[in-house]
Amino acid sequence: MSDMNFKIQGMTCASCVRHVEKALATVPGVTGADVNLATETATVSGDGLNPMALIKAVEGAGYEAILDDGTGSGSEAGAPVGESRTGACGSHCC
Ligand SMILES: [Cu+2]
Repeated sequence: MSDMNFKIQGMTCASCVRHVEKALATVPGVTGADVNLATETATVSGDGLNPMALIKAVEGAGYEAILDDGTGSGSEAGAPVGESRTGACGSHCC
């Protein structure tokens, strides 16, 4: 059992979070998906997880996922948290 972390792009509200969580949960081997809107991250737990399948699932839901393997490259330091985007979801959501 292991966790996998992703950066998720394109989420703008709580419904987006649900969509991403749902999409991740449909991937074989996934036992849990924890998506955080404020930090735009997702933690997926499960067995024999395939990162490409997870990314595909998120993309299929209309969002973008980037594998965060924890190497801490930190290229996105200072990413805005929350306030920059409120409401106004894309047509895929609210
Ligand atoms: Cu939304």
